Amino acid sequence: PQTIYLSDYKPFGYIVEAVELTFRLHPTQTRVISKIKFSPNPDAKDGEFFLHGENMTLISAKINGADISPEISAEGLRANAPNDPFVWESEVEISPETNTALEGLYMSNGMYCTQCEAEGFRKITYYPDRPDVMSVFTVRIESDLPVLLSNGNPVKMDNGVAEWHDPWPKPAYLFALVAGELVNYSGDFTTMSGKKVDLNIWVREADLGKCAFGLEALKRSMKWDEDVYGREYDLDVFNIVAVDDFNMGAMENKGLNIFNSSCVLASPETSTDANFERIEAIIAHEYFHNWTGNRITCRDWFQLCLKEGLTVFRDQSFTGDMRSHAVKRIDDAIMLRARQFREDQGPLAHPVRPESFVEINNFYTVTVYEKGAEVIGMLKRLVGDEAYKKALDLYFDRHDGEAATIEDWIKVFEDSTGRDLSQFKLWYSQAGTPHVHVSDSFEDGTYALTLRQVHKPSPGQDTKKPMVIPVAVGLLSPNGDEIVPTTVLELTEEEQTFTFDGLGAKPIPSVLRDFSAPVVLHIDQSDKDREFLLAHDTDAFNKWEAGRTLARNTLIDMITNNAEPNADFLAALESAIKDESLEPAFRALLLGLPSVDDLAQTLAGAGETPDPWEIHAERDRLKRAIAEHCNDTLADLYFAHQVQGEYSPDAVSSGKRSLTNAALAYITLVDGGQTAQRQFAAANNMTQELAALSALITIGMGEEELTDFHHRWQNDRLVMDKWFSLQTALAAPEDASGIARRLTEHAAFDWKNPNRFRSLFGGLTSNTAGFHNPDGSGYALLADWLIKLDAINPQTTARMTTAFDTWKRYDAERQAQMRGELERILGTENLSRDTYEMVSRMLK
Ligand code: HT7
Ligand code: ZN
Repeated sequence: PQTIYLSDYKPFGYIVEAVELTFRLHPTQTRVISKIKFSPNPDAKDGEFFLHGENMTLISAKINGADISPEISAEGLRANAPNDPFVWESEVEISPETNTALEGLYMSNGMYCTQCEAEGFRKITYYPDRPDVMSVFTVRIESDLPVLLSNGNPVKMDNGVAEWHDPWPKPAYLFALVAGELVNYSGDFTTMSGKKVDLNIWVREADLGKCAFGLEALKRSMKWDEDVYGREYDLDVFNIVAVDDFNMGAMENKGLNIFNSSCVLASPETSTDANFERIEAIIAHEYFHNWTGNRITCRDWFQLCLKEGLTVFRDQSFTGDMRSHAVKRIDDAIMLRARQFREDQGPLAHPVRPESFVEINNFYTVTVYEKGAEVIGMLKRLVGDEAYKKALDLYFDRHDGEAATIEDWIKVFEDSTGRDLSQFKLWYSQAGTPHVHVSDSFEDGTYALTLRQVHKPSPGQDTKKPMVIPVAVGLLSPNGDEIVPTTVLELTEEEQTFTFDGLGAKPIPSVLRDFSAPVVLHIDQSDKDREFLLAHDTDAFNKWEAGRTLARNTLIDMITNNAEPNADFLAALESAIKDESLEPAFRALLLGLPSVDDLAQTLAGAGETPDPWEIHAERDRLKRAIAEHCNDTLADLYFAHQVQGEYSPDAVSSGKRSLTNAALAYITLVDGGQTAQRQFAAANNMTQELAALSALITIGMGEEELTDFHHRWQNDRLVMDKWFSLQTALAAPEDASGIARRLTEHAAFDWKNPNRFRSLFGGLTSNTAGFHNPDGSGYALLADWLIKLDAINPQTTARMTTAFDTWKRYDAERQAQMRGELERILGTENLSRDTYEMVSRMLK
């Protein structure tokens, strides 16, 4: 397969002035008729006329009304085009029903829908399918189906025909079309300049009762973008459609967002608090793309982080504003460390802006998205809130309607602040997680902090330059007062010392407050200092971090030295969770332990060979010790924070539920499951029900409850996804692959549906000990199914191969088994380009 390089970028030879598309919908013989006005691009050197196009039959092609016979290949067509403005007309035939890859125009439960990012439009018609080609689209849809939607504003709705016009120039990846037997849950929003926008969530009739939360979340997002970024919506309508078969979470098509139904449909009975929060965040994310992604798009796919990093940063700020900044920051850091640091540590590590790819779908990664968001957060921290706002205003003014680059983005900050950001730009090009080592000294009232940055090699990058790392620091006096409030130290050299004068005693430092940079911090602090920070730090993130480090340290000691659980840690944890001045959601986070994978990552980073089974066993031992030590406190918390009355997914109520459910998980370890059984029986919402069921499964009980759950929810696809994932995610290590195998034989295991496939196998691979069964059964089962799925859905398959990306961490036997499975996948006949690229990168 061909590798594409950032350095090879060339503008397209033609400008697309306007696009008119007609769709005659048919499950296997859809006709797509296009009329496109092209004119030569004065900025392009090369006037070659190549249009992308795959998996379609060309019926006719004309230039300026005259039939032509273009040269056709598997990737597209080439024709001789005039050096003056001309009109291109074509008619093609495509087959949505047999399109199982879910890219381009496909069918899901009798409904037509599209997914064009990144390169799906080329499966719909011949077109220059690249993000820097932007144009105005008019779309006509002919079908007997009652609801016919596309981008922009509706122009005409007659029986069997709909016409849509999108006045905003857009790249083809933002094109969308939906047709089906749908109903709408509607509302409206009046924008800051007084324009009324019609809002709709389109679903199947049975799902109408699950739309209210999504619509309110959309209104909150629209308001927030006006208030915080000054961005107003720009069409008469905003449509969202829920689709059951979808490769990812959702898609920001202009005026017609398409959502995986799991990311928009919610009800108290069927969705957990976590589902509600995620739905709110994804609705916000897709909506925010209207400015950061759609009005200003990317010049090429290497610039993906320009829209994704910024939009994730914006949705994270939104969730912080809607809920709790501290809790959101901790949640994001946990996720970043679990997934992005893992990616950075392994064979798939790549820069936030990659420099080459084979299949762009493989670069919708946690590095591009989440580390991309961290980079924006660091930039904001370095320039300050006011300057950030000024820079963003300039960005929107300067680049509205354009396809921009990271250089453009950085330049906006340089021009508005006068700062030289060339060193900062390394965050976009250097892969890997930086390590920051901290040492300190105190003499004559002067406290000195020495910071040293270390960069490990990553694929294709053996040596790296020092980066700009904002390290937020606060100092506490031994009596617990904050003597130096949060100050951002700018680490720009390999090693730098920062001093603080006039101190009466050696302070206790609180370093990397608010997780001010995505780095691994090495600081030699005693357990006593960490207990002190857990009790006194004014920075919520570092307060939590102190507890987490104590937990990690005791676990590592238990794993490597067979030590007993650290009694001081147990006492410090108990007093922290009792502290009623701390919000319940924060205390729930304090009760969470580092995951098995997190501990394996820590051990591997320290040069040890982790054994997931041993880690799992020691983690269980610590959980039991916490349950026994904090028995009374946990029971008090459980009963004192029960939420009474009607269910509401708001931050305060869900925070209380996360605390009581965290307590329940521990209580269940020592009470034989009776509290969980009671909660399961009495639950009137999915959060309570699922937490109780999870607690029971974890102790090897819950069989009856699982059957009952299945019986009640067998007709709800989204709840049944939970039923599948729960069983594989929580199974005991020795049982997990067997349970997963049995579940693949269950009548409801619809493997062609990405949500169902991900539920079962995502559950299994999240169960680190279960997946890494030393007999290799977890690996073999996953590989069998990935090979099967690849033949119909390469994108989802390729993403799920990442379960193997840690293979080099483990012992020789596990390594050999995983390598064997990767080689077996690679040797599969007709393997997709997507999966080929991922597996070969992992084997390198
Ligand atoms: N911009 C979108 C990314 C995307 C996608 C979404 C659904 C299915 C396939 C997809 N390929 C790429 C989603 C987002 O970041 O908002
Ligand atoms: Zn996005």
